[in-house]
Amino acid sequence: MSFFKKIFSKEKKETLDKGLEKTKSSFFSKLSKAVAGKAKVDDDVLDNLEEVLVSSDVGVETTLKIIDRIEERVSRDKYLGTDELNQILREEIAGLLSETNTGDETDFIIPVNTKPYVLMVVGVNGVGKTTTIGKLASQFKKKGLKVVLGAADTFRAAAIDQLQVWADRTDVPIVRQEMGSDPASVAYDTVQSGVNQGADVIIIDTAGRLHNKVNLMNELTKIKRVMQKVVPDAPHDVLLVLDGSTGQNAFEQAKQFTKATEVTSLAVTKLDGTAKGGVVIGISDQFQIPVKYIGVGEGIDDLQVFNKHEFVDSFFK
Ligand SMILES: Nc1nc2c(ncn2[C@@H]2O[C@H](COP(=O)(O)OP(=O)(O)O)[C@@H](O)[C@H]2O)c(=O)[nH]1
Ligand SMILES: [Mg+2]
Repeated sequence: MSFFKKIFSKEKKETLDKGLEKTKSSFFSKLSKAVAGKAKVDDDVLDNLEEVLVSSDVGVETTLKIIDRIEERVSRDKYLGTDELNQILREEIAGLLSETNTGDETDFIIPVNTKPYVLMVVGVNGVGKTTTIGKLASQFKKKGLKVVLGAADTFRAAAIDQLQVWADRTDVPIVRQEMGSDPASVAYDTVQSGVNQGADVIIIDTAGRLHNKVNLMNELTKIKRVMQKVVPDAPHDVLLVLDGSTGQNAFEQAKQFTKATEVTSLAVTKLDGTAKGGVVIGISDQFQIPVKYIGVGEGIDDLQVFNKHEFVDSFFK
């Protein structure tokens, strides 16, 4: 299989291991309590395991799938020991994720024949959109790609300034207007400017005010429409950013946003410093939208391309 051929960089693995530390320690301490005093996997252990998975934010549906699979194994092998549970869980979670088309990439890439590649970033305030854009700009730039940023979150002056900080930090051009200006107008200018500059990647930051879904929907539709005047098939990717530390709330936001606009990929941020890293397993299993990136810290290099094999590997190490 292809993933055996891929070599994961040592630094990437270390960052991921560190980012998942809290999730792991919480998960495995719950797991050891769940099997305490039990030599074999029986109904009690399965019930406890279900609780462990749900309370680790894997999500109810995905948890039930995992439990079903383990039940099947138990019915085949009545004397399945609890000491094997780790390995079994690992296999079943890996198997589950393998059925989704998410998490196969190992590197930051964009399609070769799409220039400029227009990426529109959406999500509610505070989830990490601007930070993710800054990190992406840095990664794409490292690949020698020309990046242009657009500050179409015009509702807060701080939002524009923050993108400016990332533009300066990554030495990437930014297109901005005053606070309160029309986001679609900023998006249009950015795409136009990107085309003029021969940009490879154009990344548009947006405001996500979920409390007014109709407005949000209209606004995102308008942004898309004006960009298409310049690049007819833009945006090539609509990336929804979700804050992993909010657990089930991230699932809810994904549901809401996919109703408001067509989302083509997901980024799950703030997996460091939270015990809710299980959301990534649930989200990759449940949404028909690939999880492309995970945020594992505030630093410029703390964004990773989500790879399910690396993730499971790091989790069960
Ligand atoms: N620990 C951690 N913090 C993050 C991550 N991504 C973003 N943040 C922080 O989350 C806060 C909000 O991020 P921001 O990019 O402004 O969110 P936006 O409102 O969606 O644009 C900032 O303090 C970021 O530093 C991450 O992966 N890990
Ligand atoms: Mg922002």
